[in-house]
Amino acid sequence: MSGSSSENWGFDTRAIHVGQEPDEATGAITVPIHLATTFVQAAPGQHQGFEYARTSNPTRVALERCVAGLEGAEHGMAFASGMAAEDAVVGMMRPGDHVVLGTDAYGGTFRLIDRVYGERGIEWSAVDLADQDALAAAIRPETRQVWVETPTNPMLAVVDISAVADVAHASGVDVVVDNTFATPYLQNPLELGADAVVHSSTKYLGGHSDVVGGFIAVNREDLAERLTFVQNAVGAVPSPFDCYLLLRGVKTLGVRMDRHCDNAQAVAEFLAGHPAIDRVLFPGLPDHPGFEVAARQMRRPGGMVSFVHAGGEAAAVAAVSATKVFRLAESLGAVESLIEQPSTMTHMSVADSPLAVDPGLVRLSVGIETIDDLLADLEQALSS
Ligand code: P1T
Repeated sequence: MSGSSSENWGFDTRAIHVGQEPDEATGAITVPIHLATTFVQAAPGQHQGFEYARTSNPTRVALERCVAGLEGAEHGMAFASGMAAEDAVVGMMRPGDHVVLGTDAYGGTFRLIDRVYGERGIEWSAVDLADQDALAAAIRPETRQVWVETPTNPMLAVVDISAVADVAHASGVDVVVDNTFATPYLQNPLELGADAVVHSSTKYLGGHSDVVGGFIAVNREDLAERLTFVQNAVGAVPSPFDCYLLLRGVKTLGVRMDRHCDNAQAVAEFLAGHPAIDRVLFPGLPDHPGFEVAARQMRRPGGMVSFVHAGGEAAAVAAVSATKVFRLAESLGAVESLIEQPSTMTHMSVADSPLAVDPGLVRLSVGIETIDDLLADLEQALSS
């Protein structure tokens, strides 16, 4: 039950109020965009909590407190992009260390681990994270992290976070969950045993395709200390205006997600009955292999739907080029619906790797437009 203490507040109340008390100086109800790069000190080291804006900034602190609260985390750190947040976490490893990732992940995550950290002596293995025996077999004495996406990008596979945490923790390995697709409204990985949660806040958290950002949420003090150090030492931080846009977006996360989920369910059911479609990938369909785990660890199955076109690559290209309401573009999670072909767009960098994507695969980020318009658009594009 909700109450007057912020610890008892429901999700939407926390999204609107946590970290966002009225401005003490003016009473302004909206968190100001603090542009100052430096903060005056009465004597060296005597300040009001802020010294230099790369280290900390009041608008950013409001965002960090708010999103950490939504993830049920003690600590939140905002970054300039999802990749910058991922870089801070992967960067905790040393040459000779090893990381396990799923056979399905955002292409940029794979590129970071394979191309950037591969050159620095970090090794990786890709396994089906739904298979706990395969995960246990992939863990070596040098393994430090297991990277989990759930639902995955772009195949929308579901990974049982608690099961992965049990296997990883038995060997002293940390579990990192990229919660971008689910958002804290639908899934809270820290409660399920994850050690760190990362986000591309460019997506649902921002929600309006107008800001690039990243986020890390943790409870463990050792991780918070190291990651806060890296955030300042490397300096891949969001601008105050970016933080304001994210705070503004997060206020409506819950209401947007409910509409994303309603629309995605209707789109998935429509596609499942369509003759041009070979396979629909959506964890809210009862025949999806992750249906039961999703029902257990997510509040709802989310707003992303993928499908394999029965006509293969050429038909997939024709379909993504023919929609009018669904815009052909990379990215996801905003109010407008997007369509894309992962093999040539978001997942180019996984070609010729164990994460390679079927060229007949189409990914939809189902927006919050009127559902009849979305279904009519897909119908005309699939029959053209
Ligand atoms: O783009 P950026 O904010 O740096 O976030 C990277 C990222 C991290 N994790 C996941 C699950 C992601 O989907 C992304 C970015 N993804 C896309 C741009 C995309 O269209 O899939």
